[in-house]
Amino acid sequence: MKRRNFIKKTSVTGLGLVAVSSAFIGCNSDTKTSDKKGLSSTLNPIRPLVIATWKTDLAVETAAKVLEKGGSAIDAVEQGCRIEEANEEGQSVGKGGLPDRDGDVTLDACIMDEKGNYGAVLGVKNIKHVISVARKVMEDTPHVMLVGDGAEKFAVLKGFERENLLTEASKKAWEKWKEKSEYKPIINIENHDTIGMLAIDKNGHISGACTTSGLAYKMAGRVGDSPIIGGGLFVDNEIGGASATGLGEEVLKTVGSFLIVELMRQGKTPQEACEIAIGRIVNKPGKDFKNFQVGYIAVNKQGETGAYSIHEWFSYNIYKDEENKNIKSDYFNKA
Ligand code: SD4
Repeated sequence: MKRRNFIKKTSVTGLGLVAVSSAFIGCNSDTKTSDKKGLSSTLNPIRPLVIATWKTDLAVETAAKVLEKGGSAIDAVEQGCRIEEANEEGQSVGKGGLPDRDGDVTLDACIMDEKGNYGAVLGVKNIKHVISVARKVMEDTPHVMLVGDGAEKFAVLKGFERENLLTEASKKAWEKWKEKSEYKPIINIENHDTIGMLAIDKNGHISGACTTSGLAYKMAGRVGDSPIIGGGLFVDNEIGGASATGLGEEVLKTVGSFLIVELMRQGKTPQEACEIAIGRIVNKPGKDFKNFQVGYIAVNKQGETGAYSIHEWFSYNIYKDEENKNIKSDYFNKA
């Protein structure tokens, strides 16, 4: 293959490819719209490109292969996310995800294509590849969201198999948790968590996907940001896309991914937009952000990327120029 150095698995610390931004976090600078640098330049856009939350080498490699063969961004993000859903070691996505307080693994996922179409499933039990179910909701129904039993029923109708998503390891972890039953969000689960993925295909089309088992030991029925349009994911093919990981309640309160895309529309770089979006969370009066994490990734139409989190150790994988790298994100809380 032309890609002799295709998917070099390199771990890079520091800011790596991401431009350091001088954005002033938390002020109202995001309302200035005079600078259109995010929209004006159309020379040499970077494509194909994949960016995904956390250390997701294989998922990004899988998506990149779809794109390198001339496949579409929407196929790439679906195929990439399925890798994490099938990975039983990962305790925050798909099979093997940590359950809710009742011991049920419930999955959330959404997908968005370059035409602005969107599909999502929320609180689904017994079906592993919820990202593909979300795509079916988008393509085969007049709706955008299906929840719980209805989503499961729809999945089975579409040929998805029911299976037990609670692995022995996750069951053990839950049983241990029950001894104290203390609910505390976990800041970073072993550098591996909810996957949000954005891709640009060879035609320059942008799509995104996000899939998760949500917060470990959440209340039964709790839904986070990941399957919510504008929360865990947003794509506007004219501008770019963004995705989130971390404490979904905080992402939703600031409509984080939509905010980032709108900031890019106003001319912010992806990096500036991610930093401002984190600023919206941490600069709320009295907000105690010490015990929760939020991380964002973003890409614009040019293939410029950004990432930013509240705390250290958020990382993301990026595939571009025939290389797949894991990069440590810059972060806010350096105290
Ligand atoms: C949620 N945002 O359900 C997801 C969980 C997550 O890193 O991303 N954890 O709130």
